[in-house]
Amino acid sequence: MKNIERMYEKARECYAELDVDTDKAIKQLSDIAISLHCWQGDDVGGFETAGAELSGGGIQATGNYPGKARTIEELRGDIEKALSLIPGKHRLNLHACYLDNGGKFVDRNEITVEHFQSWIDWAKENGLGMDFNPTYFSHRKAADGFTLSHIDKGIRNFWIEHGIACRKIGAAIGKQLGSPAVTNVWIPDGYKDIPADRWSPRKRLIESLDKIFSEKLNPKFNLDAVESKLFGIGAESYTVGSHEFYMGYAVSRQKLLCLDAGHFHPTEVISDKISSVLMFVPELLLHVSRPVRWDSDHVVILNDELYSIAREAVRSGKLDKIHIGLDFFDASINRIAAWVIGTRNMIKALLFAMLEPADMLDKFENDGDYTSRLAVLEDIKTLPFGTIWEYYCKKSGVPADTLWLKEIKKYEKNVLGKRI
Ligand code: RNT
Ligand code: ZN
Repeated sequence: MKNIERMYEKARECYAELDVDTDKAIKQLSDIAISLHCWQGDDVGGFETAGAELSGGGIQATGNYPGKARTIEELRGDIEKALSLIPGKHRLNLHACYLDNGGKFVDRNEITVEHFQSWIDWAKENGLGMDFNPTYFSHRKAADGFTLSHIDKGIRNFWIEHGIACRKIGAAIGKQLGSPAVTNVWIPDGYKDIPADRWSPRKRLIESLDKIFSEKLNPKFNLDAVESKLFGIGAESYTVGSHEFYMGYAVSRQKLLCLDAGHFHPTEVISDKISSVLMFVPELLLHVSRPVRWDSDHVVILNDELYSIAREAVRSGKLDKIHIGLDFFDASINRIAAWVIGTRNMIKALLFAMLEPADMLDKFENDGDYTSRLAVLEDIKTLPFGTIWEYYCKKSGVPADTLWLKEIKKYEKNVLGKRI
């Protein structure tokens, strides 16, 4: 037996003493797909025009690390590299501004599935599912900070058309790949300073959304999600699509609600919201991110909140109704490493949650034995979790911790270093 297998046997016994089945956890974990966000690879630039546009809409990647993907081919190569270092089978989360327009500008309201066919083909070749997002930023019709709630009917209609086009694309993606695409609507609309009228933009947003969603699409192909936000750069005082707004919207329309970890007050966590909102909406989309002091979209690390998000998702018993997407963008470090670090951490946190002695903890809780509950929750932190994780990486054919970085360094030298 090889060393890691021997170590795994021992670790398995440790967990078995707590009635935790590590083989079962590994099997369950391998069925979970994380939706990898395309926008980490090029600082939310996209391929709409020659020469990437500034992101705008309050989204900002900071940093100047060399080697960012400049073309669709480069971005695909980078994603393939990242995926080769991440255990499991995953999904690609694509924004509409990453269209393949063959070098000819196509405006947002005119996009169709043909502009994404090369992505779908590529996803199929790589065994990936796909999710989709209309892009309501980085555009002259979004320059004044309003889109679907804009006071101008013409601008509103333009963005409604974009939303309608994107849902159709989502459904086409889902149909071709045999797995529903989650099409997530996030808009930047809001005011920098104190509004006189908080009501009218929200009324207009309801109307616009209802128009976008008016055609019923088969949920086997497309699932609609809406994402709230607390504030953005330049929209500090008022965000039209606040949490309460979208919570109400999603509940009343039975849409998916997207919870982004960076879109709440700094001490507010999304982990505690999962069991509340999933009582009222059919499914959830998570945008797992790491806010540092504000909605900064740092690379996801293995911190308390990540453990909690994973635990709540696993504990829900509804992993099939919780779509896990990542949403961070750091341009100050190797962008592919950023993907790998964040995604491996998400998967690690899920594995940790699956290895929790859930029945035992429930029993302590129900017996009122909170001492034992706390003691066990603390003690499991130092069980041989690393061994189970290493075994899972090995089984999945990807490098163990510390080893994957060598691959990134090689790629940086041979591929990224040549992008000047
Ligand atoms: C912005 C939202 C949104 C974006 C992506 C690029 O604050 O989090 O999800 O990050 O659509
Ligand atoms: Zn988000």
